[in-house]
Amino acid sequence: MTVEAPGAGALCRDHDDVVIDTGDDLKCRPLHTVDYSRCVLQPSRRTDDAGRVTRSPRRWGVALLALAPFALSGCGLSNFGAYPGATKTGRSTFHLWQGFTIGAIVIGGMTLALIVYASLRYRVKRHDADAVPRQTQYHLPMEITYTVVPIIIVFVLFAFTVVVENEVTALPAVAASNTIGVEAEQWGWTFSYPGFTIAGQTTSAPEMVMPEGENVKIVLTSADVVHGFYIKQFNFSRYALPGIINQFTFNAQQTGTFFGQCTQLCGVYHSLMWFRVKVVSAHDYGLWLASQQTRAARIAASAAGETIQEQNGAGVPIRPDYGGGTS
Ligand SMILES: [Cu+2]
Repeated sequence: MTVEAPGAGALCRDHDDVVIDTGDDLKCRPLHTVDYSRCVLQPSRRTDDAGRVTRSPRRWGVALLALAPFALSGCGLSNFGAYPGATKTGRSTFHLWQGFTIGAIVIGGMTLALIVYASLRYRVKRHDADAVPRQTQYHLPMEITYTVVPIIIVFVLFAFTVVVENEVTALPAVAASNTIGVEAEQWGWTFSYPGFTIAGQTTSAPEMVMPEGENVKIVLTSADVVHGFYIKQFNFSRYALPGIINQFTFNAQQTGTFFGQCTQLCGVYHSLMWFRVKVVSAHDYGLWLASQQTRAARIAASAAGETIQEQNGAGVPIRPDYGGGTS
């Protein structure tokens, strides 16, 4: 048990009292009641010029430590950990995310400030532990405010979400040359263009090429199980479902190569089910498309030629396979 000198600031109402530290609590007692045979007399607590007890600097350290995770979590303040978006809809999604995050910070900050204020303002005083703060009820303006304000907030968030969702799911008319079929399979991707396809599995990471600044329609499905078509820098993900066609439109706003991957656990090599999206200028896309179509036509002609030669070389007519029967 320790005893502090008389007048130890605001802890005691009567400045002739002393503060007794019992080890578990601080108590104010008249000086003449203290049994000094069991006490140690301390010089005084840390007080300011007015005689009030000041807080230990250690408390500021604890407060800074509590704030540290927010500063050290690694999220950039400008993008709040999201991608800025490489497509029109990706950027709209990003701006929606920014707005939601700023709204959450403002509302969360106000809520936290009110909680902290109420906790400090109406906390139990040591010398007055049984006191009950003034009770307030049936405060109609306040009740209406805290009912109406959250409803308005939800409606505002809902309205912005609907606008962006409608933009993301819109299906404007698109030229056939800008329509790409995407089929997911265990464990790879096939991209179908007019006249040819590009396919690749696991580590070969097939590449989907598309033009910059033009609407590109994606027709997505799956050959076997449920997959996820996700391009992180487009801020876009969609299920690839067997027997279901999902359609959506991209309009890339910058050239470059972007990383894509399957986001649904679809089997043993799911983690290797990558692909790339290469955005090139519209002019380069036209050249690439034409060259791939020419190449595909040459391969098809060559394959057909080989088949004819085989048939001729065998000298025996081969019955065409019409399927569905043996005779
Ligand atoms: Cu998959």
